[in-house]
Amino acid sequence: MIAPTGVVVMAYGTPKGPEDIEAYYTHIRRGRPPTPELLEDLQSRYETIGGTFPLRALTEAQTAALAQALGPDFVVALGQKHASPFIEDGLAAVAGAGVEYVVGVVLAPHYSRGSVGEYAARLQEAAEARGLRAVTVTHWHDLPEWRAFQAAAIADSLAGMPEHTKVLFTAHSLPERVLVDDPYPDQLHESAASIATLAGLDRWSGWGLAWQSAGRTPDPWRGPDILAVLDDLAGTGKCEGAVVCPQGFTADHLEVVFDLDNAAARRARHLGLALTRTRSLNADPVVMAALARRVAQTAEDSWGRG
Ligand code: FEC
Repeated sequence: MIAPTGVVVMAYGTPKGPEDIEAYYTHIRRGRPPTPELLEDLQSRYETIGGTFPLRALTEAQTAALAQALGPDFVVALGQKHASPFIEDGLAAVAGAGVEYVVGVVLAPHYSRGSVGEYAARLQEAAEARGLRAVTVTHWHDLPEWRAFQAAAIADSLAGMPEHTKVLFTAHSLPERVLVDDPYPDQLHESAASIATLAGLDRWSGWGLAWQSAGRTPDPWRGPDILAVLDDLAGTGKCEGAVVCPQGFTADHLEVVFDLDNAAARRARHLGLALTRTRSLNADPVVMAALARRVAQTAEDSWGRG
């Protein structure tokens, strides 16, 4: 009997509860505890979204949907970057099921060395330590099903918005030093242009790109930030509203529910702009099935097993 192929579904991770925020933040900061001011700021953002941590259940639902779509030839485990179960725990779980080959897939559609690259390196190291072979899906923003989901979500969000509404595609900002010779900005532009075409948006006035959720560190992060773009749009005197499509994220988590639904919405109200954002992918079954096929194809291409 052929051993199943292991799949580690990798995601950012969220605190277990309010008491875990400091340890989580310390992990994100690579072991450096946050200052009391930084910690308080993060605690208050979680409080503003109701003291909830929706990413955990959504990540688990995405993992379950992928496992179901992959079927019995695959053993699937969750491995997170900043919370338990960690990537190394996910690898240990599939290793325990007797697999020799492991495919990693990150719940983020675009590749950057500073995001997907870090997940992939940790999985590779953990696999090598156990003598297993691992490969990680580098990106999946090119999946037609994902692009169609985003285009349909934009069309739904535009209904009911004022005539002069601009669609803004956002993704997590990264420090400029990480983006030297990095494919992330080009991938984000390419997927946004393709989704905009599918949604029938006008090239020059109908859509644009913005960044969000830049870290609280002194080094320069890629911009323009969504809040600055909203300021500029209002300043033209010609724009009445914006639809934000957070294409770089896959779930309703802090960076979407606080940074967009709260902070960006507040800025838009202040500027007199209407603002809404497209629904998140979460565990959409059509896209999860397409992503599962990409995982199986990666196993087939890498080792001739699907
Ligand atoms: O809902 C939640 O509890 C977690 C939401 C969450 C997601 C997420 C995704 C990405 N991040 C990326 C890069 C960075 C870099 C730093 C950084 C810092 C934070 C902090 C929180 C946080 N991130 Fe995050 N990120 C989420 C949450 N992120 C909280 C710490 C406080 C703050 O700055 O807001 C800076 C690290 C440092 O200090 O050195 C860099 C990228 C993604 C999208 C790809 C992915 O999901 O992996 C890139 C979700």
